[in-house]
Amino acid sequence: MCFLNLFKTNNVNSTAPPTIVGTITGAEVETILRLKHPEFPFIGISDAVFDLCSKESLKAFLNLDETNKITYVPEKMDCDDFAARLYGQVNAPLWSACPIGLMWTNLHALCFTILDETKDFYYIEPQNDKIAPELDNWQGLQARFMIT
Ligand SMILES: [Ca+2]
Ligand SMILES: [Ca+2]
Repeated sequence: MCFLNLFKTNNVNSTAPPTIVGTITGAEVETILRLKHPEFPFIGISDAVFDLCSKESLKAFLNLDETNKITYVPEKMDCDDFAARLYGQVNAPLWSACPIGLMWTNLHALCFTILDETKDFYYIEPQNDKIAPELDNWQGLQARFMIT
């Protein structure tokens, strides 16, 4: 057995792969984000084309990923850290072509995505794996920046 594997935790190769159902251009992603958040946040689009994955496969990924199981510690391991961790987990082989992003609102940091052939926008809450089309009140309202 390779020692390197002994010390790997949450190995990306053990996660559920995405079910790719189509593609979406970076320009389309930007249009969807600006429609969702027209308050002119900074929007960073990293790629010209992304793969669209299914909502069901993202749920399977989140079920295996352990970001939400990390203990919350004010300032030291709080919303920005959970969001950055999940953003890092998906920006790895298998999932890196899917438009899953990182965003800050006026109150909170979380992730978002565009899913399925229907190109539906969803927020992903890194602390509880919830995938929802709207923000909860405690998650804030206005986006300050969004990057994918
Ligand atoms: Ca999880
Ligand atoms: Ca922090």
